[in-house]
Amino acid sequence: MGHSSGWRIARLWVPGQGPRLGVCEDGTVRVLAAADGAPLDSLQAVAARAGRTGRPLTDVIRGLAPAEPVFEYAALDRAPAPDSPHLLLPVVPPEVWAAGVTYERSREARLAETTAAGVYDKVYDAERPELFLKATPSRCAGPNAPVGIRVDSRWTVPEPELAVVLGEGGEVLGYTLGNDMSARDIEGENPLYLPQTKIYRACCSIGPTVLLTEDALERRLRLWCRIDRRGSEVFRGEVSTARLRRPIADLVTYLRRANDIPAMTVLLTGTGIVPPDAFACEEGDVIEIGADEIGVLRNPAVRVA
Ligand code: DO4
Ligand code: MG
Repeated sequence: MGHSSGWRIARLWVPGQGPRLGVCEDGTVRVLAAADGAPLDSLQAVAARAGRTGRPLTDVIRGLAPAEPVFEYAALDRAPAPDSPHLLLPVVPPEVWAAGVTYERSREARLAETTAAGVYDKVYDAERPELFLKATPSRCAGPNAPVGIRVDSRWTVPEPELAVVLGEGGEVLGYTLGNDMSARDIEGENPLYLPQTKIYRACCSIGPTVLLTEDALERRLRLWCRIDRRGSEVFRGEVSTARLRRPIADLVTYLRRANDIPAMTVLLTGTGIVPPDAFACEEGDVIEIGADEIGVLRNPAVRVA
């Protein structure tokens, strides 16, 4: 096994066995096992081994035994069902944090929705970024699992974001994609409603894989989003992460100031893709967020009461 630009790690459900960690290669996912053959069920387990030996995660993955079975990635990328192998959240983050107004497009969108002018342009330019607690594991959806639209929101949109998986010391262990579902009408009414805008059942999806790499690629990714309604595309947008206003390391520095974060915390780095103001997500919409290096995170939207 080997990959010059990194390793794409998936977590999958294997009926009769449970969660397993796998490495993606050429359209397949190969389950990983420790050198003694013991199956690995999480990135946490691999990180614990790396922590014990002081080796980078990419090295530890390289040293793992290629195990059976091998799955077709396309066959795993399906709605979760206990009897069929399927993709799971690639990492179960004890906490998900998010940064806001880190792209010019996000600043513009907040100015259009808000009754509290001044708040968003100030934070876009300020030294201190906007950071907020976004989700806990029970509020996170993996690939193909539903994401929520609050029952009391008429204007909810997905926020496609580059996400980083952090180690206990704040080091970036890997890159993934996240959807920061957001109720624009509730936030627009009053910015103090931010927690209700952002945190509710199935408010966040993460995946489909985690890219472990030592390459400095944070400014080189092209993120895209596509939304389908009853089989037709109703929105498509894209952004380069080169437009991110702040280095991810700066976001992490502020996140960790006077604040301990547990290993495997996920940080969403803010959205640079916002649908036009007339667009609101509806139940049944299928939201896809993609980057070539990470894959496509697909989730249907449902109303949550
Ligand atoms: O306060 C607004 C939240 C902004 C946000 O989530 C983003 O820019 O991605
Ligand atoms: Mg966001």
